[in-house]
Amino acid sequence: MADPMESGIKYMPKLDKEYEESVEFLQTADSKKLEKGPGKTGAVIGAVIFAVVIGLMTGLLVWHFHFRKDEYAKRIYIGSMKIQNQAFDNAYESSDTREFKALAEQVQQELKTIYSSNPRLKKYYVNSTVNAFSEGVIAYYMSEFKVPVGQENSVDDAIAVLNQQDARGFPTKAKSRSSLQVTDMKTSVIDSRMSRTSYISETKSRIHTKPNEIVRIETTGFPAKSYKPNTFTQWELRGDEGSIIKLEFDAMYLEENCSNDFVKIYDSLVPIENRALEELCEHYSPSEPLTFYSSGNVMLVTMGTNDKYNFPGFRAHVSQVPPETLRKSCSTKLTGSKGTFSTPNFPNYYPPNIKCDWEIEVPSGKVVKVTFKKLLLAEPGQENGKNCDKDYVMIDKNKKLCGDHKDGNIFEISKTNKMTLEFLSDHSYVDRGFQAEYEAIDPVDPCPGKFHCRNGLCISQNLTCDGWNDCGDLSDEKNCKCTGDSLLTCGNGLCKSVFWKCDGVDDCGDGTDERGCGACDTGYITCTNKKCVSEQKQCDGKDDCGDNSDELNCKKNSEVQCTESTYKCKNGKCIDKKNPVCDGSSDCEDGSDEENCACGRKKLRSSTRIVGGEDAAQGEFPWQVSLHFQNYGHVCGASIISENWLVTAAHCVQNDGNLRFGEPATWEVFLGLHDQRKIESFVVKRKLKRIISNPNYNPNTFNNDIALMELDSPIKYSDHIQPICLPNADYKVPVGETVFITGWGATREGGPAAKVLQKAEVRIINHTECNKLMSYRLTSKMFCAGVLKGGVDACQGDSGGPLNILEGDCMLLAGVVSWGDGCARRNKPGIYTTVSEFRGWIKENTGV
Ligand SMILES: *[C@@H]1O[C@H](CO)[C@@H](O)[C@H](O)[C@H]1NC(C)=O
Ligand SMILES: *[C@@H]1O[C@H](CO)[C@@H](O)[C@H](O)[C@H]1NC(C)=O
Ligand SMILES: *[C@@H]1O[C@H](CO)[C@@H](O)[C@H](O)[C@H]1NC(C)=O
Ligand SMILES: *[C@@H]1O[C@H](CO)[C@@H](O)[C@H](O)[C@H]1NC(C)=O
Ligand SMILES: [Ca+2]
Ligand SMILES: [Ca+2]
Ligand SMILES: [Ca+2]
Repeated sequence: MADPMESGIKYMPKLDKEYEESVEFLQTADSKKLEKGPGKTGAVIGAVIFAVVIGLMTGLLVWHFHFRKDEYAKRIYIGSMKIQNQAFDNAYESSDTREFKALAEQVQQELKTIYSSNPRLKKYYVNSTVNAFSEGVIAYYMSEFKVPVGQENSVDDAIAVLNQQDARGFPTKAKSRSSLQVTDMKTSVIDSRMSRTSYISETKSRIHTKPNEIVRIETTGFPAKSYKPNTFTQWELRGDEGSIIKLEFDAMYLEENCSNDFVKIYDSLVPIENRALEELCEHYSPSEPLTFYSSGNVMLVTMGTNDKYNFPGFRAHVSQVPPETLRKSCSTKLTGSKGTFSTPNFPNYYPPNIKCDWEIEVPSGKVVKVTFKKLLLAEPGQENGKNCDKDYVMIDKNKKLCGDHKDGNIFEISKTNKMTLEFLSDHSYVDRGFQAEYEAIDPVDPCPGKFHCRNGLCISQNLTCDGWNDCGDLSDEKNCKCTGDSLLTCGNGLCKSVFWKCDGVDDCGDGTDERGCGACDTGYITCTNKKCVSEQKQCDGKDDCGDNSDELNCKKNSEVQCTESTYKCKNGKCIDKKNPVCDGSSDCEDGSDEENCACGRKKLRSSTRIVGGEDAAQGEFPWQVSLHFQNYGHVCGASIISENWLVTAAHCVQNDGNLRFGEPATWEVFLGLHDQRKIESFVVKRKLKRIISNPNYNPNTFNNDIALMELDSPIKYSDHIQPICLPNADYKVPVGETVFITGWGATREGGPAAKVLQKAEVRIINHTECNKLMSYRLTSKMFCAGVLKGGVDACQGDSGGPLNILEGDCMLLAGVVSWGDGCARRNKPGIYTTVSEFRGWIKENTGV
């Protein structure tokens, strides 16, 4: 079966011409005004102005008397309330029944009475419609008000006051007349995108799932056709009494901008803001966890679209499940000296309105340490992780945690051998939750055999005084004697890896690693404070020097005389900027520097919030290729540069005795691959037609370590397969820049490889300094980069794979993993082939 997502490109819409026309109209009006000067025409103008003024005044008066009332705006509020003295009747599920209508009438009466208790609300109230009832009995309604423009907020406030009164019910004088006992009233103004006047179709489907039944909901025509413009659709989902609703998305492909097209999910039957669970738009990877649960037996999915940019839409599966499914792991007693626990449904969304308690008890004499591997408890109102009032986890009834933490370094230690954790989610907005590990530790020696960081972390002893901040609070790097060639001593007593000497980044914190670096190399400017900063960073709007001297005297890329070092735009004019091509800012007058930039961009939204550690997200590096040799499996990496061509390292394709690495037929290449164990439907396998190893490749020195591979047939780009951009011939690899290398960690020599594509953050090392480190074995066609953090033994690079540099909005293939340690180990620099040195050669051989 073809993957529906693969054909995504064809949904790319074109902007229409409408707006250009209106702009032109304004321009002509303007220019006419300018042409007219004082003179003979003055009298004529005077008459015209007089006529216009009269006309305007008349218009104003007419408007004042006839249209003044239009200054009222319709304001729709959506709400729910609990009716205590009524039992649910199945007839209430359909709005056509007599029972429904009778109860609805009562609710409308009740609402009228409630609103009448406030003079402002009474004045502007129009009427209410009851949309639905659910078990409880809960009534869902919509109330319309006609509010003078400018008064909206005061009406919202009056409504909010009603929400506060709910707990005690509404002991209004109407109580005797009305037979309803109402509590839990929640009303709020409708999401303005749902009351757009541009909707040409508004539809609602009602679905009541049966036990063990899975119902599919999807946008019309999914996935073959894109969704319709200007529509508002609602799916009312119900389960039997006592059940909860499970909603599982397996495809979500909307336009990027949620203000235009959106899907919003509610823990209610009507779109009440304080029951909203999540809003979705954009394009999600199929592996993204997107399963939601309701708190009761109802849920609402809404979708609104506007006139432009229509995409395939979504598909989801709805079922009802017993609430116990989720509570199994919630609220348990945990014993023993080690274990794990997590929020319900992790790594998918936890349900709203749930409370879990974990009581941990470890052997007496020990204390409990809980480490949160990931903690994702963010929602509108508590994004910063500080005001944890909505969804949070509370430790020992006194410390609350919330917000986004995916680094796995959050932990808590108890004073006794017991710890309690309470997880609470409120009525609205849900997130992925957390996964935690607990262990029994010795309170006297919490880190047996290890170094105890000031912040409580335990790290290996030999990670102290090694120049790397392993604790996170630098406590492993304090009071050190820096020994060995690989460390430099900072003026403030810290030790730092010699990698970071003279790279323009102040690693010591007191600038000592950047002292004595002399004049800056070509391609670099000397800041007033003597730092060297890449020329490319000059006038880029960011203070890279630290004293802003790189941002002084900046002319906007003005036209200059064309020379060898300038860039020539399509219109023949030249600009003075090093790498203007595809850097996201339009430098040429005619914008030609940003044309054909369909490279170096990922297509899938990848929530790196969820992907942990050094794993790449699916679709994050869609140009990464896995090269499989005969029956050896993955041995080298490569990068896609066009529909037909890949770039890899020359040393990957040299024959080695019986192993014919240089033969195209011995290779199989996998494009779009993420996990070596899973060949998913979007993965494309190809054979090779040709391998062109750089003729100057020297196997002894690894100089010119670059090769090209031609595919046996062109590939079609998709969300998972995209080309990376190539740097210009004059591109200078920016020393001190933080970039990514990617791969499955295999070397040609074999060795353990990762299953899921890995990424590592590395920083470009000063060429002169690296050359010293590498006993002067570097040539001008190589450069070095060292890992910034990450696993001590992790191997995240691949021979032949890309060194990815973000330039503007696009990733650039600045280097090819060559030798040294492609595995990106600390204290071992990796050596990369400088791709810009081979730009001409690539063009000659591939036309790219
Ligand atoms: C509420 O008022 C509007 C406008 O006056 C009207 O169109 C609508 O039918 C009324 N709805 C009900 C339920 O009375
Ligand atoms: C999204 O669309 C709205 C209006 O349609 C616009 O005002 C807004 O700037 C857009 N946002 C982005 C990030 O493009
Ligand atoms: C730390 O020491 C242990 C044991 O001495 C050794 O196995 C390990 O490789 C060392 N790690 C590093 C980063 O040097
Ligand atoms: C690299 O280091 C040398 C000193 O070893 C220094 O002269 C040079 O300016 C540095 N280059 C950059 C780009 O910082
Ligand atoms: Ca919440
Ligand atoms: Ca350290
Ligand atoms: Ca430095």
